[in-house]
Amino acid sequence: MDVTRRDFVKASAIAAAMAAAGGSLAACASKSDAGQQGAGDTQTHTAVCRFCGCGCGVLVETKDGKVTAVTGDPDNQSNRGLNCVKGYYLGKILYGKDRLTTPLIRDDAGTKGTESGLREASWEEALELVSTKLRETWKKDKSRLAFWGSGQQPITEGYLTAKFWKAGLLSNNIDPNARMCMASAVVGFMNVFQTDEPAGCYEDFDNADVFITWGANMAEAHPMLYSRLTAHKLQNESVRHIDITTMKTRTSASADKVLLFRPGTDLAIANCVANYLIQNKKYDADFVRDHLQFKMGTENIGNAYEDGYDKSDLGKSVDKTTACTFEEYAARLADYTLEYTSELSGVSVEDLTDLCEVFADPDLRVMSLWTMGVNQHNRGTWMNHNLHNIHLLSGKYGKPGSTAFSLTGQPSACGTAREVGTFCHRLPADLVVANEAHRRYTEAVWNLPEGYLDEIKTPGYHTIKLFREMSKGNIDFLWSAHNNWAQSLPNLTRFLGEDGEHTGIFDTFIAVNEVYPTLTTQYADVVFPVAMWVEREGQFGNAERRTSVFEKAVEPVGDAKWDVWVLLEVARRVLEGETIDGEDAFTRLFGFIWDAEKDDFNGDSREVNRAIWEEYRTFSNPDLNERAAAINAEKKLKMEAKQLAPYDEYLAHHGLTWPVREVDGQWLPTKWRFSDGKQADGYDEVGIEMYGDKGLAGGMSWYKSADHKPSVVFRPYEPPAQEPSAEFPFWFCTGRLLEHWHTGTMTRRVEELDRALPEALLSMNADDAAALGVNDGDMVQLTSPHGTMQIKVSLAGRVEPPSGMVFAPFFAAETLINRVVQDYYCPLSKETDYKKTCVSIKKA
Ligand SMILES: Nc1nc2c(c(=O)[nH]1)N[C@H]1C(S)=C(S)[C@@H](COP(=O)(O)OP(=O)(O)OC[C@H]3O[C@@H](n4cnc5c(=O)[nH]c(N)nc54)[C@H](O)[C@@H]3O)O[C@H]1N2
Ligand SMILES: Nc1nc2c(c(=O)[nH]1)N[C@H]1C(S)=C(S)[C@@H](COP(=O)(O)OP(=O)(O)OC[C@H]3O[C@@H](n4cnc5c(=O)[nH]c(N)nc54)[C@H](O)[C@@H]3O)O[C@H]1N2
Ligand code: SF4
Ligand SMILES: [Mo]
Repeated sequence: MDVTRRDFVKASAIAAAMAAAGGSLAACASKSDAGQQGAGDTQTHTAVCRFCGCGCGVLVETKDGKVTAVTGDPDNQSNRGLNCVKGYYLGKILYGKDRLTTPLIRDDAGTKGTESGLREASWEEALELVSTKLRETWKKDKSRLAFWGSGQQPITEGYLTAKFWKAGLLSNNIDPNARMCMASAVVGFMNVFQTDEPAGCYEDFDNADVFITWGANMAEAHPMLYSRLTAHKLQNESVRHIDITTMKTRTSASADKVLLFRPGTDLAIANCVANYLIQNKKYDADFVRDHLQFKMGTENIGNAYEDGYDKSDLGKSVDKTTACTFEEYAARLADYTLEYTSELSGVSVEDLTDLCEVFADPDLRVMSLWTMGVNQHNRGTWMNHNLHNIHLLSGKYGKPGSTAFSLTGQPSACGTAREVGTFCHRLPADLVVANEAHRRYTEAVWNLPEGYLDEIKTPGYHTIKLFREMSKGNIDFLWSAHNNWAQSLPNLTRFLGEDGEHTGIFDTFIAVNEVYPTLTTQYADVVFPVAMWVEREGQFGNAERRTSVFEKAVEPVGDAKWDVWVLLEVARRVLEGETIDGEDAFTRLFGFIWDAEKDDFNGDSREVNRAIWEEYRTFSNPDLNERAAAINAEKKLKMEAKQLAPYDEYLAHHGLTWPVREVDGQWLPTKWRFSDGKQADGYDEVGIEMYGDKGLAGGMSWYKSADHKPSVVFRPYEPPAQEPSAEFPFWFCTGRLLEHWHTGTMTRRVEELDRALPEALLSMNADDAAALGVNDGDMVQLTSPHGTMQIKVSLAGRVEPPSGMVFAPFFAAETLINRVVQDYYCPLSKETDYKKTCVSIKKA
């Protein structure tokens, strides 16, 4: 399926329309009139986009206390002034007509699941109610309370939430929506590199010879980076893009080649590349010898669907790996011939060979890109392995333009969920609860007595487990923030019940921090109206490890308050009378930012953020804390490998990529992880000596001992959890389209975006439509083994699924596609597969 130059230029025009350039085109950058105009001075504030993991820097103009315009920030090196359409309309997300401005309380639990039943309340009443319920549950049975967070929480907010939950409540029942998003990538990085670190940076886009998208729809989901890709391609005729995908998307439009594969068989395609490299002796033998170790893992791991899976013998064995030789690894790969893989995947031998040759050519710089197609996969962790494997075998890693690049979805999926550790098994900065040395280190930073955190050495509930327990009536208290789980969770039928059915969720006391009414607030007992985006200061960490600050630009609307203020007001009440080593627990944990007498923060939004940041930064700068430094030295934790700079450096530089190394009093960002030297412009001499391996030249000097080398783990093809059958003959893939953000709560309140894409439609192949007797615009009934719903068919071709597959986005509450979507998950990462539900379709 070759794409002509004319097609490409046309597709690039679409891309350009999606992401308008700043920089030289800054004058053309559209400005949105977000608020009312009036007299008074215009002020400009530096910020980061509220939406995707590209993490575009933006400049926010305000007048008379309102955001009036948003443009790309030319000084943020991640986007250099470029934005997409969602970026330009950012200001308007603050001013939807039904913005929540007053706390709400539900008196009658019988109204749950409906739009009515919430009444206005005072902050005092709402805070007292939530604190009392939380404290009650906490005192009774800690396993029955939980927090569900998000990769959209700013960094300091996620950090403080984790501190309250883990150190304050001694509970590990905290997990983020990033579990549904980046968990497979995280476990992949941990298994391969023993550290969770996206290695490349956006400069790779300017250096690659070949881009390979592995089921990533960048044109819709990462528009700024996609336009960087197409710009590089337009300027360099030899640059190629191969789109490996299960359905044609706008991303396919600009690709030189589209490799359509059968869902789930990407595992085999990557193994085919590895096998080809080895069989033809076209792998990078020096790199393999010097830098890699080889492993086998548990196979035939079945389907994680039933509750007992994690605790079964099989479930407990999925993480196990054993060392093997290169030859043993090669032998296991031998099945993945071009012919076998072609048969399995549906990709022609010719196209597979072409792909293999890209990796075989030592002179080509190759950038693999992936997001949810790989992560939301019943073997998501394995697929992450297989991508790292082919880049490692071919030595295409840690060099500008050559990298396996995991795109992150949310603005701070990396920065918050992963870096500060809001997962049920983690502590800040890559530390985990199950590791004794990690607990000791965390106690040191948090000034807790030694052994204090031993009570939380067992991980809590991961997301799916948590909501399953909740629907069975085993969770009494849930607090959720920065997410809309009643729309975004898979298999909603299981959690929320069929129409009129009463699941345990109706009995859980639920507190929700929100900015707009959502499906989730319909299940809330208390809704806290919170400050949104630039109504307070915060920080996001994007896909290239860049931490950027967004400044407070305006006051929150109405009586909305900062999430952190709400957290601390509840923490103060819940922890009242509790002590740690004789000292008041709340003061010990949060006194550094709280003025007890005022019962409020002891500084403004900037000062509070700076103070939290400086405490968090101690994790990766152990020298700031004597006790932590001693543990780091004794246990060889190498915490400084993720060094962060003082807060104001991020403001001054409009964002910095970690590790940020202090050299001669200067804070230097790192572009490429796992690579040697040639880093930030002008700092070539610095190398990566901070990793403790001074003097080792070339390649991955971070790994000085064999057991610290990256692992190539053999991961076979195993089939998807569901495959089309006579009863459910269609694959149902779900995901995103450009104009809307996830559950649509923010973007649907922006008139321009709402008008551009007013309803969620089911993309269908014309042949299938003809066979089913349905036309564009007809309603169909979609049924899976999990649930059923109705949706309107589109044959317009924005997404073009092959025959036998349909696609829909999940932004529309009235078209609740997640009632139908399966909740099978990757047994290693516990991330669910939203891409491969099997459904039947009939005209409604
Ligand atoms: N406009 C917009 N942009 C967003 C978001 C948004 O809501 N709206 N959300 C952000 C977030 S949080 C995320 S996580 C990202 C998601 O970004 P993407 O993952 O790029 O987008 P999706 O639409 O979720 O996924 C669609 C892709 O899944 C692939 N796929 C389906 N089945 C398989 C399979 O078996 N294997 C492989 N390898 N691929 C498969 C398809 O080929 C298709 O390209 O987008 C981010 N950007
Ligand atoms: N079918 C299907 N479902 C999916 C996916 C899929 O591909 N297909 N993808 C999954 C993935 S990758 C992801 S990341 C999730 C995302 O799922 P969610 O995170 O649950 O969905 P969002 O719509 O992003 O919810 C964020 C909420 O935060 C609110 N909000 C905005 N600003 C603030 C603030 O400052 N404070 C607080 N407290 N709240 C605020 C917004 O109004 C919004 O309702 O969806 C998952 N669900
Ligand atoms: S949505 Fe993503 S690409 Fe668009 S402006 Fe925001 S961060 Fe940039
Ligand atoms: Mo995501």
